[in-house]
Amino acid sequence: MRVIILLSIFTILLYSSSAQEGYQPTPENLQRREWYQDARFGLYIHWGLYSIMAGGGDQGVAEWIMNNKKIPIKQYEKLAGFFNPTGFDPAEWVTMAKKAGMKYIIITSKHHDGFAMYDSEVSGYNIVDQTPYGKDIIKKLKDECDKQGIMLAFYYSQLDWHHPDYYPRGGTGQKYTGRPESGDWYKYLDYMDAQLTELLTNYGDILGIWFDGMWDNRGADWRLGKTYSLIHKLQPASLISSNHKRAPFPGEDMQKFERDLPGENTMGFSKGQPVSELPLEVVETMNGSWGFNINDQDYKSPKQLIQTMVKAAGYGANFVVNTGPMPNGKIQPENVKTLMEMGKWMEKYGETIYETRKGPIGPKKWGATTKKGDKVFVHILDLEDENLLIPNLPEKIKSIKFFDGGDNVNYKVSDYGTLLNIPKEKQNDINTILVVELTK
Ligand code: JFZ
Repeated sequence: MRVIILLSIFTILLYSSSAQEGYQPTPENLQRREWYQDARFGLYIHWGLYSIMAGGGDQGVAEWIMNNKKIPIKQYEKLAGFFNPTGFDPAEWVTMAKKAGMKYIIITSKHHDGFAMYDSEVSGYNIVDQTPYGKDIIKKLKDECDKQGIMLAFYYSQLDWHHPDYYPRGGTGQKYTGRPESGDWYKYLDYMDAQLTELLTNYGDILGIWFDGMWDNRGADWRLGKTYSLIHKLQPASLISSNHKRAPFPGEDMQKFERDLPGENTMGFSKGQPVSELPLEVVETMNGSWGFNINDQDYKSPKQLIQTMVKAAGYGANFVVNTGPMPNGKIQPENVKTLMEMGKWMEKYGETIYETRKGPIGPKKWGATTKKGDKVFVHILDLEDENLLIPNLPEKIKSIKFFDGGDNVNYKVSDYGTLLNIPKEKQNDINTILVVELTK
């Protein structure tokens, strides 16, 4: 018996010592979580040396091209010499995000290829030192975000295919990179902490750090406790999230779901990932790639993306749409078009998404509900007939109206649920929204 107790304590210690044990978020951090949840809609940007390769003609390959095509470091480094995005205009990007209705942007500060897209003192492998462009695009983007009142977060890859001390290697970035089969893991972690320190001291107030890549080396000691405390010390409000696909570790402030809604696993990335009480985020690509892929035309329609956003909101999750800018610094025109259409929708219906929390009825095949104050928004995304039976709401209904036009909805409350009558002519192709007012 005693052995079992000792063993389980040992296991708990082992597990929790791998993150920021006993983490208590500061009031600023809790406030930021509220801001973040109110924001509901953001833009992901995957931009790096890989953008020049434009996917190399393969579907689904973009920011992974170095690894998938086994390009040795010595050759991949040459790309830096071609990176000259003369068309990059941060004002254009931020204006576009705002017009789309987005409240924050996440940009790749360093992806798996190890190249810093900002002015890093601790690594010569960065945009300022290595490219003809020679300017810190992260700084330019941050200044513009501050100017236009939109928040900026940094994606940071813990996995690194370039740094020699990322050793022992994980599942990717192996022999083909040409690195010696040796290295000092903790030196690499020191380097990562130093880069994070730069990102959190040189760019003002940062929404948070979006980590990714731990899954490459699951057995490794990632020293998360040290890294997470450092971040929370440098910027107590900043949110930490990680793409490790498990329940959040102590020290993390939110939970991310990749190309899937919380609790779903259609992509096979989220197997058994439990849904936590932390702020949630669903991230989605506009085609099948994160980075720019010239041969990936598999674009999702604005309707598809809006419906996913609505369902995400029904789960209480933020929705983030990704774009992979082109090597010249411009956003793909197809993406701009889609984002502008989403923006038009948000302008009209944003009230039912922004500042809401998940509604009393969890997402269903027919749609989802969101809630704000004493209003519940019923989002009907898929209705074959003119009647819909929904579970009864926990509070008494004062009125139900169509969001479009404001007419009353005919409904009947019964023991079996609330039956709603939605005549065909009142149905909206993307989302028929009902506004339910509850009495206190
Ligand atoms: C990761 C990156 O590898 C990818 O390039 C992109 O940046 C995306 C946002 O994040 O992709 C992942 C991460 C985790 C899993 C799958 C893809 N996973 O755990 O299955």
